[in-house]
Amino acid sequence: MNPIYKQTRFFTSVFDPWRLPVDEGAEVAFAGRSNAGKSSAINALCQQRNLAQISKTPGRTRTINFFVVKDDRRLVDLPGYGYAKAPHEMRKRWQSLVEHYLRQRGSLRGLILVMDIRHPLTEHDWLLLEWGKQCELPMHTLLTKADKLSRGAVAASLQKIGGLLQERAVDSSLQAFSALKHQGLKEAHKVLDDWLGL
Ligand SMILES: Nc1nc2c(ncn2[C@@H]2O[C@H](COP(=O)(O)OP(=O)(O)O)[C@@H](O)[C@H]2O)c(=O)[nH]1
Ligand SMILES: [Mg+2]
Repeated sequence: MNPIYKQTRFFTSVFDPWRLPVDEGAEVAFAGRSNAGKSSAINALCQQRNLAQISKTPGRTRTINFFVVKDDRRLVDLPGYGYAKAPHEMRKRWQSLVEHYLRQRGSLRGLILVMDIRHPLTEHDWLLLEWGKQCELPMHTLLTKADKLSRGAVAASLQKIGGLLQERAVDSSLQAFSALKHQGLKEAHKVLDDWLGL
């Protein structure tokens, strides 16, 4: 495993679209619904406990959080979508911030879609996948919390989800992952290394 990820540091939190950091180098963004396990995945991949904040209350992260792996290579924790209890105003704000980011970010090299393996492919997940397909943005999907299922069930859901993506001609690689058990780190690091040019 590339030891570089262990040196990842928090860089900045952004709430307003016009405050995004300089758009240079290479970035990989983690997207997915609230509570899917995005922040936990970033922590596990960087072998740190509290790099990205894990919240007990879903929908807490309203900012885009940037982490520097090395120089101008960054990981980005996007605020989770689909949090039903968030007030309308908040959801609109989420949408405009994330949409703005995704549309205009030149340094964005790929999108990691994080889905709870027990609740995959929500309506929002599909929107994101279809959007990524349209812009030809490389995508990789982590089916996380794989520790919650048996090995057989994990294999079955990998196959099923892979089939559904294929049906819609969505080109995303796919893997099982567990932040809790540190499962799937090697596979995910390979994708990050490639996209970030590390
Ligand atoms: N069992 C298990 N729980 C996880 C895993 N990843 C995240 N969680 C839990 O899921 C909840 C949401 O995680 P978080 O990373 O904050 O999700 P985010 O909202 O997508 O950033 C927390 O209670 C985590 O401890 C995992 O791989 N396995
Ligand atoms: Mg989070």
